[in-house]
Formats: sequence, C-alpha cells, structure tokens
Amino acid sequence: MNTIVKLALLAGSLTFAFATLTLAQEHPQHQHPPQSAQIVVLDECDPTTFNAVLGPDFCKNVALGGFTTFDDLFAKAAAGTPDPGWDFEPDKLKIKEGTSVSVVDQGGEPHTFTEVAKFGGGFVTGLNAPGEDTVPECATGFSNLAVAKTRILQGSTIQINNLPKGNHRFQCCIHPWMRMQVEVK
Ligand SMILES: [Cu+2]
Repeated sequence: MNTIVKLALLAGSLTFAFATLTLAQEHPQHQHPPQSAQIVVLDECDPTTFNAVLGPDFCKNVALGGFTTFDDLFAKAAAGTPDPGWDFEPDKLKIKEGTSVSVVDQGGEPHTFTEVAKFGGGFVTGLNAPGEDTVPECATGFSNLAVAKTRILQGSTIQINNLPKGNHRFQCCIHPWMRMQVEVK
C-alpha cells in the first residue's frame, strides 16, 4: 500500500472516530443551544494622566487603585517590559466551529481586537517593543476602516461569528502586547 493510500485510510478512520465521539456527546433532542464563548479585555489606565493627554473621558476606569500612568505605560513598552495589566483573557481559547465569540472591554479605555497573520507592532509606535514594526493589519490606525471596525470601546462588546477552522491570532493595534489565540476545531 502506498503512503498516500495509508494516510487517506488513517484520516478516514480518525474522522469516523471523531464523528462517533461527537454523536455520543450530542444532546438527545437534536436541539443545540447556540455555543458561545467570551473574551475579556482589561487595562489599568489612570484616568487623571490619560485624560490630561487624550481628553476628558478617554480613560473611564472605575477600578480602585492599581492604575498605570500614561507616561509609565510608554516607558514600560519602550523598555520591552509592557504592562501586563493590559491583557486579553484567556490567552488561548479553543472552540468548536460555529461558536460565536463575544469580546467585552472591561478596561477603562478603547482597544482593538484585530486578527493578524503574525503578531507584531501596533500603530502607536511609542507603544511598540523596541525594533518591532507595525503589522500590516494595523497600519494607518483608525483611518483604516478594517482597523476601525475592530475597535471596542469601554463597556462595550463586539461579536465575532463564523470564524473558520484553524488557528486565529488576535492583537490590539494600540497596545500590541495584548495578544491571544483562538483555535477553531
Ligand atoms: Cu489595547
């Protein structure tokens, strides 16, 4: 038997095994509640220093304490040790095809949840790691409609449906160390 035939048979039996497993887990009524998963977006922007630079209400953080000032955020990024308080949770999400994903910004400032082929820098060069270039998907910032569409404001949620099978990388185009992966099976 040649290798291709063997691989085809192997793939066939794996598919069968998976199908059997899936059937065994199915609900008896053939009615499935819509599958959904949530990703939380976090930051610790300091309202006083952020809003002094970016305008009133840019940072609307209501958390008590734990704030990072505007200057500190840039200093940490430039030092190659970006603030871990700016984060997507979880770091990796595994979902079944057809699952809808909601991304909720529970931080104090806007972010983007932008799919990229390869992780890299965002469009605010002062927040990029030393030597890191802006990834093409984030280029030109919010004047790029594709980037603008991925923006999430404080307290709001975006919904992502129909993610195809495979591994998807998402990052924030403003704070590019905010990164996570969604694996769709
Ligand atoms: Cu961000």
